[in-house]
Amino acid sequence: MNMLGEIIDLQSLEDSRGGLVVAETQRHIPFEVKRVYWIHGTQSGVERGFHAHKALRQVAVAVSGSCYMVLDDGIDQTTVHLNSPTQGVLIGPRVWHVMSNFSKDCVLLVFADMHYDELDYIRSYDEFTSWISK
Ligand code: T46
Repeated sequence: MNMLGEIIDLQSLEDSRGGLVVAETQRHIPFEVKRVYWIHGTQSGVERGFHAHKALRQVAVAVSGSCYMVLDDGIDQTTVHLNSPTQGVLIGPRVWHVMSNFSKDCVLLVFADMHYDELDYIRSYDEFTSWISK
């Protein structure tokens, strides 16, 4: 079982031209990546997420700007400030998560180990707490 809010450090290769960050499967991302998506242009004051996944594993990186993510496994809660293109957070299955305080320039890049499947989502907190207690 992964630690709630586990941070994954990525290396930035810097030179006079700027930085280049690498995320390799198994080396940094602890699963085979099947899907990548990114969230951008989130309006100020908007909160996203409010769900858990039954099986999906993900790593989210704010490649530009910043946002906060609250992770909640039904017992413990932790808040992660995603504000660096070289730091990702592992979002395990069975973790309720909410993203907030997006900066205007925030681009949240997410690596996922499964294709999109709405049936993998639990979008009600009551359903989440009863599902994890089974
Ligand atoms: C997550 C957090 C971090 C698709 O059709 N395909 C996709 O691959 C994804 C990710 C979403 N969608 C659809 C489903 C909704 O109709 O795009 C719409 C917006 O998705 P949602 O409301 O779930 O967005 P967020 O920002 O609340 O959550 C997203 C991911 O969906 C979710 O898996 O863990 O980012």
